[in-house]
Amino acid sequence: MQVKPLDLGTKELMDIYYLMRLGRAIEDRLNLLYKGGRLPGAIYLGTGQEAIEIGASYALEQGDVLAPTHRDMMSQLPRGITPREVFLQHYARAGSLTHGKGEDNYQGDLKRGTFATVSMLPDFYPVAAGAALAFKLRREKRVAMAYCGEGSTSVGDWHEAINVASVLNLPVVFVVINNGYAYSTPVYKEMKVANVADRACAYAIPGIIVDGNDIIECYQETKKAVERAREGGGPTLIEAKTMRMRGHAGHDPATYVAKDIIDLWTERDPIVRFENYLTERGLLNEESKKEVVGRVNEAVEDAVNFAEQSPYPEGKEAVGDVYAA
Ligand SMILES: Cc1ncc(C[n+]2csc(CCOP(=O)(O)OP(=O)(O)O)c2C)c(N)n1
Repeated sequence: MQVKPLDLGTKELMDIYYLMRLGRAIEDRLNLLYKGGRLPGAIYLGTGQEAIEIGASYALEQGDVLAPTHRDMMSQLPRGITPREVFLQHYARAGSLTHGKGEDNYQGDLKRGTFATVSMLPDFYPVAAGAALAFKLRREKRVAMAYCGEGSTSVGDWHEAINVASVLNLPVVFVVINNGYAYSTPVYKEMKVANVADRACAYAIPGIIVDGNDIIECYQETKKAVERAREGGGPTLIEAKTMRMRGHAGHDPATYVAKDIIDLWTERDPIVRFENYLTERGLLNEESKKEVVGRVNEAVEDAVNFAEQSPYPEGKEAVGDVYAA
């Protein structure tokens, strides 16, 4: 199926621009709060990954499901997670999606089709395959999408999930965000294949490489994969080449990454590239950019204040939602 660049209208393109700016602004503020000792837990930021984080999940429809990891808060923005929910989660307040448990990005909402993230990687690859199997058995035209980093592809569960999805021809899209590092380990020490997508041939499914800093390409290729899955064409593996622009977590200054590499990827900033795309098409100018940035800043300010003034959970809530111990 051919998806044209502008199956996205002006409204959707500007919506995407708002979400990219919002994701960046939320993460910048989280970084500042963390460094100031204001957050009780860790932070895992996807700064620089906005194009694939938002572009891939934007291709999902209502009724589809998303399984993100520790770094993928931004993937939840197109699914309707709000800035207030993000900050409530990071402040571990009672009103958060996990009722004050789990901290940082370990949140999700089944009503909006997003599984709450778990730490073990990539445990949501098998879960996404399972959801896709349920859709197939019930003859529902729904699609599951799972995210993970390239480091997670070394774990056995990753291969098992893709194998079973391939053998059973399940409606699932596997997104691998290849951001150059798994903690401090560079890709060349993680695998011998040149591309994660090369592994797809072992499971006889399409393996697609996208420029992970180009949101139009990320969206288009994912959209094709989502529609192929929905029409019974089975799973796709999408590898997005990008860069983790901050450390693994807030405590990590990533001194093991050469400055040249950061400089190179700074020039490929996905937000600047999308701004150029919009400007060239007459959809963005200084005034409309200012308006979007203003709305984003207001939303972040409101969310931080709201979270800071929100109560912590009561002690008795510690055992709520616990199914086994
Ligand atoms: C099974 C398992 N082993 C180890 C860890 C510890 N861990 C958390 S994140 C991480 C690095 C993951 O790298 P990658 O999959 O490339 O994702 P990225 O953090 O780069 O987004 C590791 C080793 C874990 N969460 N789960």
